[in-house]
Amino acid sequence: MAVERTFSIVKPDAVAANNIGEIYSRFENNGLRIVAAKMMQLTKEKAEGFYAEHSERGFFNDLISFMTSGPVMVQVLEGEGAVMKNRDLMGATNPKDAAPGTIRADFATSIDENAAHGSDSAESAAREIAYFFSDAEICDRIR
Ligand code: RTP
Ligand code: MG
Repeated sequence: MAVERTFSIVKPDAVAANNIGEIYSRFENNGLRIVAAKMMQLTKEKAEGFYAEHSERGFFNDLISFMTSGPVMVQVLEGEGAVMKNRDLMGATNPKDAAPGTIRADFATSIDENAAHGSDSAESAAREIAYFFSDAEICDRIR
């Protein structure tokens, strides 16, 4: 399988619950390397742009309120099959449906506050990485 990159967010609920390190460990223990990362407070505009594909959905305003409710960690993960691997590690969108041992099963409380985001395709990953990081901020020289 090819080495690829995906984009990930540790959402405000998981940052507030002090679970950044636990979630990073899931990545590192499963063959994903953090090649860029920063903590930030999303503005309403930044969050709305990120989730633009959901702008017509009934949950959009709640989603934006939640994503701007506190700081997030944003990161680029690199590894073999990184996009699907990260989705597998996160588990289903609704933690009630997430398999035992997944990030959302272990750290999320509801479908609205579900601990993590991960790109859903290679195309989304490329767009989302570029939305948060410049090329110079991605440190794939670390080997
Ligand atoms: P994400 O984009 O955050 O990684 O999550 P996802 O692909 O698993 O789910 P997606 O369909 O893209 O939805 C984005 C986020 O919107 C919230 N959501 N709420 N109340 C609802 O029915 C509902 N559906 C989605 C979740 O926080 C979800 O992660
Ligand atoms: Mg999604």
